[in-house]
Amino acid sequence: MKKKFLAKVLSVMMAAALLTGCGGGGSKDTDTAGGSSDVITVGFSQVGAESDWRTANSESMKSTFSEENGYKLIFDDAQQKQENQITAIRNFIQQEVDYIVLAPATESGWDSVLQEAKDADIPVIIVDRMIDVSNDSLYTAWVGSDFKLEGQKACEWLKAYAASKDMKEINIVDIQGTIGSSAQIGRTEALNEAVEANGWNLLAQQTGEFTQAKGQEVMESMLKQHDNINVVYCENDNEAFGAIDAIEAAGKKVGPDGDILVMSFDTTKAGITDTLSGKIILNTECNPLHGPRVEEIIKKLENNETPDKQAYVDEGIFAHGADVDKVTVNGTDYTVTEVTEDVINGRAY
Ligand code: GZL
Repeated sequence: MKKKFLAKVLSVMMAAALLTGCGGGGSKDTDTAGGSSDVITVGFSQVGAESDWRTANSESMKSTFSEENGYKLIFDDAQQKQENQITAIRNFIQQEVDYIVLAPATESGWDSVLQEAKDADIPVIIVDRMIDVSNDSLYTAWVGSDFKLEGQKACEWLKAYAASKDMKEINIVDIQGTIGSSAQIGRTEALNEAVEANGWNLLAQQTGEFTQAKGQEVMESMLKQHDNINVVYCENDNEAFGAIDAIEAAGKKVGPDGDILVMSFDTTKAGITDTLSGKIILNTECNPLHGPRVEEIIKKLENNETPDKQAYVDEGIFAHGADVDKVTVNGTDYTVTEVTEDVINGRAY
């Protein structure tokens, strides 16, 4: 790895200078140009493999930080456990990586291990979800989504759609993401505020842990407790897939002409395909392709430039049908894209 190699080169050059009595420059044989010394080692602590979104995110990181691109990527899958991420970061420090990239499972609990990385002079880049630390000098840069805005866009769409369809009441349940993750915090907060503002009936709220199995289990339970659900707010596509299975197994129909509207986030390939069919009525984008964005930050740091401390990704809204063409959140208009075959074929993931 670059850090260690450079240290060795400097000691060889100093020894050579002492032996030959000449300072600086060094002799030909200490030339450090090219070779594996230029490889940048990146330690990446990934949340897990809980969803299609996460798979696309991991693929983006692996294809960006490849050997042919001049990197050595040490990839660790934490199986959605923060303690595994903390262990991985400590291992990266031991291995003296050049950069640590963290996709944090949850927002809190990072101060101590990030202080250890700072003490080891290893820059930490946060990707996707946010962290809540006492001092933001504990990380160099963050790139990810505005999860509350995602939720606000989705809820504004529901408000407009309900008006266009003259829906008398919204009896909604929320299958939440991993509790304490920024994605869950933001999407849930947006819904809670919209329920309050619009007089919707929030019948139940429970985590589906961003997985299809848990999403199905939670939906089954909610259907047993409430027979008047007409909207399900799934905080990611995999929960939506599970919820749809549960709804159909209960003999109810999803979609614009059915009993229950299913809303989702992520716009993964399978999710946007369900949006084309109407099984998912609205899918708010959460873009997983963070590899190039993280590389841009690393390239800036390699050139001794200062990257933006925080960078938000622009994201769209994708609907079944064209009932609502735009939504407005905090004074900003966002176009709603009707999902067609062409839209699906034109997407990068
Ligand atoms: C959002 C990401 C969430 C996705 C889920 O950026 O953290 O985690 O919405 C994933 O699919 O599991």
